[in-house]
Amino acid sequence: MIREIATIGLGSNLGNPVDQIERAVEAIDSLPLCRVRAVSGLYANPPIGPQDQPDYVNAVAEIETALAPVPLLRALKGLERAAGRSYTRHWGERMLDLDILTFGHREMDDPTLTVPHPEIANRHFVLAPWLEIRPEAELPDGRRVASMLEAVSGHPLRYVRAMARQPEAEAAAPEQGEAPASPRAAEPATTSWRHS
Ligand code: A4P
Ligand code: MG
Repeated sequence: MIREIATIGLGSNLGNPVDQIERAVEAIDSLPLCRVRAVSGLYANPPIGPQDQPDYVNAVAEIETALAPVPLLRALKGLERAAGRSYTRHWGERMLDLDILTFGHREMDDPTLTVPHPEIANRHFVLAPWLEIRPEAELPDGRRVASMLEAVSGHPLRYVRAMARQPEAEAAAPEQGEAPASPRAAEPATTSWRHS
């Protein structure tokens, strides 16, 4: 069975965002043919898009999956609905948003799915948590997450805390309110965050 590494961006700014994101990581890990390999801490930040909405909490997870990209998107959309998401407006408030940031080294632009996600390079709240779990990460076109992060400035990002359930090797978290001083390495490919 072919397994690929996908990166998922998680966001929420309605209900209890921290709780919803933590539950979503568990739910992704429970999807058929999906396993969470690494998960970042939780980052609070102001909305991009309409400004009359609450601040977001964002995180990034790296998963291993034997699903194809579109079935993975469908499964993630199911989790958004299960979390009570209803459509409001473009870039508007939401209980849970699950975006596929990358899927292996694939580049695709279908009516329902574009990977890599086209907004990655503009989003501090994606790049910082991704760098935290995968310092050497790069897009299929060779752009490095670390370089893209250096190029986005001016968007405030506050590290809230590590996820409640972490792989043991990732237990050392920075103080609340501080962005991690140096990115932490992701778990080895064989370690599941849930079963460690
Ligand atoms: N779609 C295409 N490619 C993808 C992909 N790679 N991952 C399609 C996920 N979905 C993808 O998405 C609309 C459609 O995009 C989906 O049905 C899928 O077929 P949506 O999430 O239902 O609608 P949306 O969120 O209004 O649009 P969009 O363009 O997905 O917005 P984003 O990019 O998700 O941005 N500010 C902060 N601080 N933090 C945030 O997390 N998020 C957004 C939403 C705006 N501002 C934010 C944040
Ligand atoms: Mg989305």
